[in-house]
Amino acid sequence: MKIVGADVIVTCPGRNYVTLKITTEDGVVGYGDATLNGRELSVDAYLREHVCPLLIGRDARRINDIWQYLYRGAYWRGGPVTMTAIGAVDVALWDIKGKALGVPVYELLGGQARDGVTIYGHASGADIDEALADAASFLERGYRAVRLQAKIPALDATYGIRTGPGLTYEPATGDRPVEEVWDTGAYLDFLPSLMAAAREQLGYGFHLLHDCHHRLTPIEAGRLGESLEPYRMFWIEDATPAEDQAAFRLIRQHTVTPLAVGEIFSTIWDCQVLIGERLVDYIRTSVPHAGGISHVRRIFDHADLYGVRTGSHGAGDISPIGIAAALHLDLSVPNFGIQEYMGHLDPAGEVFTTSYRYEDGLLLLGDEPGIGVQVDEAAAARYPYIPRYLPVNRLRDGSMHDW
Ligand code: EZ4
Ligand code: CO
Repeated sequence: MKIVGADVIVTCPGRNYVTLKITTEDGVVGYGDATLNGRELSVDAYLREHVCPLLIGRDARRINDIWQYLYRGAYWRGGPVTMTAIGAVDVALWDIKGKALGVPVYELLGGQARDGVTIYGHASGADIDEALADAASFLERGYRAVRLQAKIPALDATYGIRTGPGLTYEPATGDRPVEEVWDTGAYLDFLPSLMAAAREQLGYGFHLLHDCHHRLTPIEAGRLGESLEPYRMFWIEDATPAEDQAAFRLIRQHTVTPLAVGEIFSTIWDCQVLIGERLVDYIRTSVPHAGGISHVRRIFDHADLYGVRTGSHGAGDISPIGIAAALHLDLSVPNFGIQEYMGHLDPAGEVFTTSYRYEDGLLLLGDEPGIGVQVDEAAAARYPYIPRYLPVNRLRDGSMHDW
């Protein structure tokens, strides 16, 4: 089953997505998500210049060999660009394998361990009332878990807040990074009042999550976690800059609020200490950014050994292909925790047709062979790439601050 084509599709149907398309000699086509938000063209170039030519002539059935060839064979291994590229190849090959055998990928992973994938939605608002109204609308639609963010009153802008009712926020907004002011003190003082209001008005009958976006020091994270204990958070996410695994030892000393981290991790080595020392409760590595289904499955197995559950990244900058790939893994692993899901705004639906569907707080996969996402290349061509960047943060004195 020789690979005869490997092409990259870059498109911006509302936001930028990079898709790898692999074609075999017998005409089977597989797709992988190669989107790396704000660095899209680096993965595009990595694939086109350094990976696609090496795929031609290889046996598409040998996913494990191709993965090892691209990972072990690269002197400059690891990192988000390389691992997103490898992830796209891996998912495209799983898609091909499923289509060639006529089964959905989750069947190849051992079959379903659950009926559907519990997701959490993103609620946010310009103030507490607006954020709670948004959260309530998710609960009315059947969601059992909601991430809650609100604008910090003392700041002009806060990342992760939608721009109006009925909308979802867009992670990347400017053609250069917008500069926002960050104040940790204002944040730590405000957040308990948001979560208190959420529990007071919406009750305790749903999972409540929050994302700190890597902005705190370990002791600040400990203080935040402790201050939120009365509100029984499902997790606080990305409390401190994620590259410092040992920082979580200090956070753990101060709070029983569950911790989640890992959406920016590329490999199992990035979370080896975190998992092995049980320093987190949920690991957020995602299929497209951490080497595909093959590698994230290994991370999840490692996590299972230590009682750490999964909670994969699923923001809108992961394409429908990346989300679908995650769902196959979520459906099959023993230690599934939760899946983030922001959805995709039109006109993304003109380019990507998915077989997964929402029902009563869950995403359900059908029995479409492979990953189950169709790509309309003519539609993709109507939406050329537009440079878009995440904002950056500075303190009030002008210092750059962490994400
Ligand atoms: O900032 O996906 O949990 N979700 C998040 C996202 C990330 C973007 C980065 O590309 O943190 O909003
Ligand atoms: Co996050």
